[in-house]
Amino acid sequence: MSDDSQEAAGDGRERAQEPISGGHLVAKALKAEGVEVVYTLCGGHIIDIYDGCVDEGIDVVDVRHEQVAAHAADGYARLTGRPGCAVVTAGPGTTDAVTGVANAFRAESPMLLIGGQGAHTQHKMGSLQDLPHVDMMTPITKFAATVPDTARAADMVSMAFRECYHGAPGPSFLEIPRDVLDAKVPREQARVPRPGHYRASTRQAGDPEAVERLADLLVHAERPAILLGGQTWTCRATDAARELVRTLNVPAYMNGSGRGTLPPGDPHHFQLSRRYAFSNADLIVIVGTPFDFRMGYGKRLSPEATVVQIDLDYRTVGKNRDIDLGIVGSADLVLSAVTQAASGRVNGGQGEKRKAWLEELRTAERTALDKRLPQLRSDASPIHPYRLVSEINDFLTEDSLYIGDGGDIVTFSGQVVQPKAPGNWMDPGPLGTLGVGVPFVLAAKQARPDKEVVALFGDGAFSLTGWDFETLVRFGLPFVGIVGNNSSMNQIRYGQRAKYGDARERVGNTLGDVPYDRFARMLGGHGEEVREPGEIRPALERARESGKPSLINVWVDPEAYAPGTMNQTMYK
Ligand SMILES: Cc1ncc(C[n+]2csc(CCOP(=O)(O)OP(=O)(O)O)c2C)c(N)n1
Ligand SMILES: [Mg+2]
Repeated sequence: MSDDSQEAAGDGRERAQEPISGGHLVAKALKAEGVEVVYTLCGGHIIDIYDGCVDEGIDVVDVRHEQVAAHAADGYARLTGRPGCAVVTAGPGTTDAVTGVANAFRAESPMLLIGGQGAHTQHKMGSLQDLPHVDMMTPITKFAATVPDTARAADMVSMAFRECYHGAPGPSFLEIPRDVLDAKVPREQARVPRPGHYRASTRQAGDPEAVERLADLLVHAERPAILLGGQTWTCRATDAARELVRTLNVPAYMNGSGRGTLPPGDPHHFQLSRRYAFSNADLIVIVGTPFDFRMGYGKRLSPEATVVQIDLDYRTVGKNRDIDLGIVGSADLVLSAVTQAASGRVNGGQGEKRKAWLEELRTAERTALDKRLPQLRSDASPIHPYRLVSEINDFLTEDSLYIGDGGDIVTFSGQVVQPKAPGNWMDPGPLGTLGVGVPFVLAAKQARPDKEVVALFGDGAFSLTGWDFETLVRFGLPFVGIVGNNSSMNQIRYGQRAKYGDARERVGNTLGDVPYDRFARMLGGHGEEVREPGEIRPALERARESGKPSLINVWVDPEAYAPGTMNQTMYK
């Protein structure tokens, strides 16, 4: 990577003396990074970026709330492996986007938020929409800065992208004062970094000695288990993970965007027996997911097990609990190296004890499923949420990308919906942000037009960003949407009931009986209402056939709660 190209003003083919504005420089840097679309809600502070995007052939996708723009940029990054970008105006435009940036921060998603700012010449004078954006963004980004000078605009965009990929990826923020953005400078004064020449790959192979040790552990373990977390997808480690679990015969569990790494039905794909496996394993390998609340902070692993953690971020390895071996590195490179190191001595994986262990887990898996089967097939009316999510699971194909946005209803789906291929699962991530659904649909339909998108919303979650259903109509982006409607914020209601009793369970969590199907039709989409379980599948099929953005409003039983909701540690 050569950083000595700063003298190269522009791409050389354009006239060096021709002045260029900050917004056009920003667009050039976005183009250099491969950004094809910016998500935005307009404001006078940022329009010069739009004008630059026109020149560079970057699509400007305008939404109805800046939170949506930021979530869409996050979603776009997750799906393409390239950074996503949102552009918002100063003040309330930027504060509206904070939640989206925060979500990307916790989800390790490399997006760039560009915010407007009052003119430098009016610094701290009380200009329209002036706020200390950089101070606000610093704790939730990997990099937050002001562009101080027009000539630096493209250079700083590239700097922000470079920072997005330091360690585990994450968001960056740049604010650009209005006068800096609108001013023009001679092209030769501005560094416009050349594509592929301003940042290096940050993939790391891991300490070779640690890799050898892990290979050894896996060969000799009798009861190993591996958890393939979100970084398995971030690092595009699907092939490496599949090769490892198959060659070394290791049962695999998946979480977050790691879901789908192995397809359902694969002999190494396990889901419902995770707790049993982690309580009884002699070796547990955690790949690319922290010991956070989703993992009980690492407390639920067998005290006898040897615990290995692989992560992009050194700060995650060994955090919250002791480990026996830690490897900082990229899942793709590390897992390939481990398989390689173990090759030629994989007999342990084929031994009788290992075989018995996999059978034991398969039995636990079947027992858990059998226990749930009556609810999955329930004909009850009102519809049991398990029946709804089971119908959705059956409806998904290899090409269906599933998005979950809600409380209890999405907790139900987490146990039942199995994406059939990698990259086909999106959830907010550890920030647990309601409202990611519609923006993720927007990003998914643009980043992966080849995919069918199926999104399940809670009625509460949908309401937060639902107006951008209109954006999906406006841009002609069909998807199959389902609202699991219980007229409540039910996940919270459960906690209130458990804590304060039946008489006080309905405070601050009750929504109206909103017909979301009619909302969809009002905005130009397809909408249907479902009250009986047998109507779910035909309605899903019709939504698929409609070729429009759709919402099927499914009335579900508000008295049914997901086990995951009832077991939440925050109520204990
Ligand atoms: C932005 C945001 N606000 C509030 C919460 C807290 N919260 C978690 S689940 C939940 C209820 C969601 O209701 P709904 O989407 O209808 O799903 P349900 O639990 O009813 O199935 C709430 C409010 C959150 N996670 N995110
Ligand atoms: Mg609800």
